[in-house]
Amino acid sequence: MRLNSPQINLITKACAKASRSLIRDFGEIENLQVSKKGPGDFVTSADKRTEKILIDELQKAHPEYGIITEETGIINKSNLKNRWIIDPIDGTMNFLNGIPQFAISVGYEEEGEIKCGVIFNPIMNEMFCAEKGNGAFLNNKRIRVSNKKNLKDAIVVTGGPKGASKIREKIFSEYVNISNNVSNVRKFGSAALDMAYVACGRFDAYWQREINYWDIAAGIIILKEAGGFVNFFEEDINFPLKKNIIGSNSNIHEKLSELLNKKDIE
Ligand code: 2AM
Ligand code: CA
Repeated sequence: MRLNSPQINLITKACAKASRSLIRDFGEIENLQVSKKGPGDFVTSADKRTEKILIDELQKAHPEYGIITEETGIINKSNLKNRWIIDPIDGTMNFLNGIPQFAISVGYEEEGEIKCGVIFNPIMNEMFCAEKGNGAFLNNKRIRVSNKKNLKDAIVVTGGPKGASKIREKIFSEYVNISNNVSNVRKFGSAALDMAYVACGRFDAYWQREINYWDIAAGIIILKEAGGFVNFFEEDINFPLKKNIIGSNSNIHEKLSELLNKKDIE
């Protein structure tokens, strides 16, 4: 089966178009490592260029839709009914260092609920997509979360803390706590791909504090449609775009949540 909502078609086309210049930009990174200016400014412009292509493509079809993006902010603020949630390069630090673990992430939200999403790693040519009620796919093949039963056998992926975080110590102690209760923890540098990898069973679970909504919007529907559980903890109503998130297969979700809530588990 294939996904065929108009929104999915629009997003995948926009991603394919944006990825062409992004692939070229990634190829340039190696040359820039040795140039005087360095890759910092270059990445910012690659980010902006990618975002502009995505916005232009999506706006052509629906100029009135709201858009939340990492670089530009919020467009058509009053439209809360239909919104695109865009992260042009998720995994910027990887991109900057020539590591091919980054993705374009685009979600589509209706009345505040994510209805479909696409995460595209253009270097690996892996496109993850899902729409509500129709399952999740990697390059048109159906994907499912892993079937791992015990948290102690799980490979769990996470990210952060960011340099500016005020809760660095808490995040580090959480990392230790989780590490002591699972098989292994990974930090891969792209929240969107972390979630996509849980969706297709490469990882068993993902958690992260202080992550931005645009990093995970598409991941939420992809992971849910792959049979995973997603929930948010310690939400702050003053910062609705900042999230603390747990996503995993259904077997280990409760125990992982308990660990993160610092309750004892056996
Ligand atoms: P980015 O690559 O688009 O910046 C890495 O753990 C993940 O955290 C990436 O998805 C990264 O997105 C995101 N990230 C980067 N800076 C962040 C910040 N200040 N707050 C929250 N998440 C951030
Ligand atoms: Ca991001």
